[in-house]
Order: sequence, then C-alpha cells, then structure tokens
Amino acid sequence: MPLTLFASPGSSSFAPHVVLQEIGKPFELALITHHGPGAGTHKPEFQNMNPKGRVPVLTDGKFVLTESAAILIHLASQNQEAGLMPVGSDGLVRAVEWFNWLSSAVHAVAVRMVWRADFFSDDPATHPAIVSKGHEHLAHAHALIEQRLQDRDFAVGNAYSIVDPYLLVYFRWGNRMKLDMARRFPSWTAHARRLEARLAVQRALAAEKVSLWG
Ligand SMILES: N[C@@H](CCC(=O)N[C@@H](CS)C(=O)NCC(=O)O)C(=O)O
Repeated sequence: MPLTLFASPGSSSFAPHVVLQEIGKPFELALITHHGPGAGTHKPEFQNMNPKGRVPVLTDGKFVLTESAAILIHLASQNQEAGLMPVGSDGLVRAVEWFNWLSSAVHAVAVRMVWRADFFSDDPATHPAIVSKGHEHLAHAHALIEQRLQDRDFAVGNAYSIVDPYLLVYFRWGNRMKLDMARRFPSWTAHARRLEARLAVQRALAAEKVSLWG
C-alpha cells in the first residue's frame, strides 16, 4: 500500500501535502471533507483509523500517524535528502516551538473560536461573543507572526523548512476570514509569495483546488 495522506482541501493537511510534493516520491492524496453534513472525517471508516476524527492522517501500510507537526517532522526526518529539516543547532526545537504554539493557541483556540463557535458552546446566543474574542486572540497571534518574519525569508534558520508551509496554512485562513492579510502583514505576505513561487506549493494548491488569496 502506498504512502497515503488523508487531507481536506485548504485545511491544516495542506502543509504535509506541500512537503510530500517537495519530497517528490509517489504518494496518494485521499481528499475528504472535514465539516458539514456527511463529512468524511465523521465517517466510521475514517474514525476507526483516527478516533480524533481530524485530518491530516498519514498512513504507510499499518503505520498510521496523526497531528500535522508529527507528520511534518516524520516526513522531513525520513527524507533527509530533501533538506526540509530546520537548519542550525537549535533548528528542531525552534520548529517545535512554532508547531506547538500554532497548533494549540492559534489553531485549537483562536481559529476554532472564529470558525467553530459551536465547539465551545451549544448556546447560539453566545457565539457572536466567542467569534469576537477569537478574532482578538487571532489579531494578537498574527501580529506576533508578522514581527517574527520581519527581515527574514523563512521561519527557522533562514532556510526553507517544514515550518514554512505550516505557516502558509494560517496565512491562507486569514484571507479566508477576509482579514486583508496583504495590507496588514507585509512581511508575512512576502513569505507567502516566496512560498507560492515554489513548484511544490503550486502543485498542492492545484490538487486541492484552493487559492492562498481568498
Ligand atoms: N492538532 C491537529 C488538528 C487537526 C484539525 O483540527 N484538523 C481539522 C481540519 S484543519 C479537522 O479535521 N477538523 C474536523 C472536525 O473538527 O470535525 C493537527 O494539527 O493536525
């Protein structure tokens, strides 16, 4: 059975998808939906594989790996020749520093409050306040990312690594939220354009039929 990435277009699985495209070895992309009625992530066969009911999932025969950060580190370390591991003596810990913060405070809290207020409360009357607070958390996180990307081409060690496509996911989500990322975050936008020039990113965007800009 080939290496398979279970992914949903434009979701956090976009980052490992880009990395698989960078590596260039054969893989299968299993695109499913992750929200709405009949979502692929809610189907029993998917939940048997990943009881968390989330994408991405990477499988290789009986090997099943969940969590974007773990999949990204696994792909980079198993394919050293692709040069996607963060460089420098503290490259890996800097990557983990990015991954932990982005996947917890930014994704699981701020982004989810904006897009999935129902996850935090069953009372629709509370949802506008949750969304508004989520935007507040997100604005703070976005400002920090912009600051970190000032005067550097890439997130870690100033060389392209597995952290960069993961940051690109959050940039795209900002545009999906109509936050006018290009005007508000010039350094992050330059980073996104630098990534968009890469063939692997173009291939992943085309395969998922999504754009970075809206
Ligand atoms: N911590 C996980 C989060 C994954 C996650 O939340 N994925 C979303 C798409 S971006 C999902 O599958 N959501 C389905 C659901 O909430 O039912 C990771 O970083 O991989």
